[in-house]
Amino acid sequence: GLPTKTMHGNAQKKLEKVASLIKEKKVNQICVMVGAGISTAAGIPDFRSPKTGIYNNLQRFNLPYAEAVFDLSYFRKNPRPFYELAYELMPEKFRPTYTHYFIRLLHDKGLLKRCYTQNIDTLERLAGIPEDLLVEAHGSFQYSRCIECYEMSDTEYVRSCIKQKQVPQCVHCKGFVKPMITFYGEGLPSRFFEEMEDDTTNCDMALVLGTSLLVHPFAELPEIVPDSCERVLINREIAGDFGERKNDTIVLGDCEVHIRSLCEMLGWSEDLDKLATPD
Ligand code: CNA
Repeated sequence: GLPTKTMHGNAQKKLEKVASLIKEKKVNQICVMVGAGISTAAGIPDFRSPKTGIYNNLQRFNLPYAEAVFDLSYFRKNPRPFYELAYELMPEKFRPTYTHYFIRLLHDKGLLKRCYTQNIDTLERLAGIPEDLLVEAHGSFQYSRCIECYEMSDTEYVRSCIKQKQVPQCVHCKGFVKPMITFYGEGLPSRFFEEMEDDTTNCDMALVLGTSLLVHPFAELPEIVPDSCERVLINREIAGDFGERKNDTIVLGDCEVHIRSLCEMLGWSEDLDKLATPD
């Protein structure tokens, strides 16, 4: 791998470049693309981090393979592992991170073109990012429906089942109810495909935060932006095709730390703290 010094040494410089692009109004339409790494600071494990990642802690479920927990045919036979996991990912237990509130600040400052998230924890909503600027590319816990007859289920009912570690069932056909989060083999919500072309063509910065960019088609978002678009990655590790364009900005490390430095450079620290402080 790369020597540590080149990887971390000039993070400040790179963030200063990002800050000045914003301050000098060279970028005004930012597409933010995020993954589980922006929620780990909230206490929600990501998938692939060694030791703490969800994939590493699935042994107790006795799954045939790790991804089975998000597999529809497995869910039909045994929805329990998913609901165990759902309990752990339960949105209400968590608060948005600085990174979430930073995205909200981008909106407050009129700079947010769209926020694409792979996360299902709904922390973007909680941070106050308006629904029309948000694309929940893998769905969310917001809506649930029966996997047999597709009847929508009451959100509160599903929530209380998750809290009690029970599997919600359809009031009509008794089929298992599943939150409308995207399982393997399922298509992404149509909104993803409706917005992505215009968003990626017309943004002047793609800001990628806390994702391994291993899940497709989401991972293609930063790949299809034009060469004129600034691409910035803030993540613990390099991801996707970052590094292949000469203008790429890669800031390795903790996004909470880097986002707070960035806010300081922008003079936004007070705004950020105000948003992040519970009333
Ligand atoms: P992933 O594959 O687990 O990758 C997470 C990435 O974030 C890795 O590259 C980590 O190194 C990095 N990372 C972790 N913590 C930090 C941090 N504090 N600062 C900077 N980088 C960090 O997760 P992806 O989102 O890329 O994979 C897509 C899956 C994960 C989606 O389908 C999600 O639904 C799914 N997921 C979502 C949640 C959630 O909603 N919070 C939790 C776990 C998994």
